[in-house]
Amino acid sequence: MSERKMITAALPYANGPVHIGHLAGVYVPSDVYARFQRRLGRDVAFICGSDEHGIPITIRAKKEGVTPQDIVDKYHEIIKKSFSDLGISFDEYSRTTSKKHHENSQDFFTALYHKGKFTEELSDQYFDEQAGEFLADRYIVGTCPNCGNENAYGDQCEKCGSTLSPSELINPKSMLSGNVPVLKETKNWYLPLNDYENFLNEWIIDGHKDDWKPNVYGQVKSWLNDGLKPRAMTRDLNWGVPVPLPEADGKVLYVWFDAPIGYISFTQEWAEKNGKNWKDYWQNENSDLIHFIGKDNIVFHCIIFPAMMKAHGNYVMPKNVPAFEFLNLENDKISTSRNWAVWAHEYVEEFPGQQDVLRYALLSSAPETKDNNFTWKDFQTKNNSELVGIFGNFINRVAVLIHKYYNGVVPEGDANAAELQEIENSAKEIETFLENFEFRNALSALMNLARFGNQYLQTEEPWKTIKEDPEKTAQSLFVSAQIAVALGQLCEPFMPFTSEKLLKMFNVEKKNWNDISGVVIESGHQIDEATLLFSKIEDDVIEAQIQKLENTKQSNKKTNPNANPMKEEITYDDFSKMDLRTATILEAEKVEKADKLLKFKVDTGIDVRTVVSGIAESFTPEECVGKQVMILANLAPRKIRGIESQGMLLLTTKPDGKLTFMTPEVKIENGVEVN
Ligand code: B3M
Ligand code: ZN
Repeated sequence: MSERKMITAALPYANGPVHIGHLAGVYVPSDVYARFQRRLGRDVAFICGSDEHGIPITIRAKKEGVTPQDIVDKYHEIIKKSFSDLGISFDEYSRTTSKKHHENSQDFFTALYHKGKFTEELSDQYFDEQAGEFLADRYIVGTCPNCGNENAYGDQCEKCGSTLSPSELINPKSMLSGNVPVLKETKNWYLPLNDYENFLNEWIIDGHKDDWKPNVYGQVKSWLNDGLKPRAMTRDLNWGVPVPLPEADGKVLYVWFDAPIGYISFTQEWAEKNGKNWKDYWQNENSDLIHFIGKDNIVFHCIIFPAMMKAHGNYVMPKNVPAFEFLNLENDKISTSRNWAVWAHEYVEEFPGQQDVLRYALLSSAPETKDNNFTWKDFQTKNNSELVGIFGNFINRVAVLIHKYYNGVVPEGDANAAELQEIENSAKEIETFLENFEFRNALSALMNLARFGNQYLQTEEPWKTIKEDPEKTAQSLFVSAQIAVALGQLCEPFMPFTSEKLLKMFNVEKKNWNDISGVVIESGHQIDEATLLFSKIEDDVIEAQIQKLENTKQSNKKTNPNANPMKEEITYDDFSKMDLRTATILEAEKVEKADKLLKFKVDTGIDVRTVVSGIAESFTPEECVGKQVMILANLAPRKIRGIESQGMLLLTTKPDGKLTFMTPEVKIENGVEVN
């Protein structure tokens, strides 16, 4: 176990905001771990940044009609602010479009190139002659050979889930021009991963069978059992880090080649700013390299990036890669494209000051070994029953009683009280769990100390003993103050905002983890006013969030994204009250001094009446005469600019924004009702 920790968190694609799946699976656990290692007094570099190359960026840019740089500039800032607002304490959060990273990833490529680590291979790639560029797999659509889905992509069919290669697609078409792409020969530089199989088997399969998570170890083992193949580390794309070779014009580094090097580039940026030597963290056997990722990134962090670093030489291999599984939302897969998510930046806005509630809820249902599920009801219960009911309630009772009986001064007490051993046990238990990346167990160990404090208070009943046994009261509140402050110290990795408030309330500083035992607040110490750490979350707040997701679900069913949500449901009786029938416009004229109004004489089959409509910007009076239309005949008459309008003509809006009449498909008599 090294005293130096090089901790990385997967670089989020800057093609959209971060959501609770990202937070639960990568960013909150990695932050807990980094904060904990800092509290142990270790030398920590906690590094991340936006992943700004790759197809997801260019697809979003194309969809929004902007440049990829516009997309990454927008989302890099949103993501960076979300992390900061939620207390994700990166030492450096940079971005892969940074100059430093471009230079560093090109240098890394050049080093491998000059060491002869790449093989140069020719291959036929799809090329769009009209757009004049090669097509990334995702830019080719065609019919899936397995299920016939006509909108399958060159790398995957989203309907049947099969992984495809562009050559398997039937009737492939370019997403750029819609044309049929041609196959064109091109050269790329491949890393022969198969050359690293022995090294990887020795390092991981032999060396990490006991300390790497089964889900990670198992996936690596199956990849190695299947045998590794050379993988292209350059692509024929125009968005990315240019390949630093004269004959590689129009080619960029494969995004999964440059992105992991981002960890190194950003460490270099951080080291330069802080007078550190980046090699102490990446090229020093005394550094523990830990990659926090989601399970879909295992192969890149356990096979490809280690092979790259092995090929380069000097680099340390990851000590652990604690990949998490996925978090679902209300029993459905979180999806950026379907907007099925709780977005970090929206949560911070809608639940101001409650960042730790989300951190706590996500940690307690973290998908550590299997996919898990987030529900708003569970979020409310965790806050109201656990944070308010157990943790906050204990802290508040201790502070209030110390103020009530001792004017806010911690009373005298026996520092050898047996109960204080509970504090040291909890610190040790949490430490063991966190060193093993068991975040849910670590969190429940923390909450068990709060439960212990509540039970202790309930047993000691200082509010009763104050009358007949003041010494017992003093001892019970002395011990309770120790437990309360210990909770403030121990909760910092999990709930940093709460820790700050709690330690401020008890007027004490953060301490090293190993000093959180025995007496953590002295008798005679003056504490500040008691304040509530958490507040109850009411049902209507949760209902609003559930309704928001319901609206998303409805809008996802929409075939027309611009269609407004359906109005409130009505009954058949409601509908039968409306008298909708055919009618014909006999006369039409403009209304004096009213640009938008036309006045009609309308034959409704039951009478001839006047109707006024605000449609003068879409029709001339002449255009309307003789038209058969639909009228809502029993709408109560209304005075419009002094004219009594009896009923309403039915119209809708054309794509150009102009109005158009709803008319029967064929000419029929006036007065025929809709049913
Ligand atoms: N941008 C995240 C993802 O695959 C990817 C991680 C890169 S870490 C070097 O969702
Ligand atoms: Zn398919």
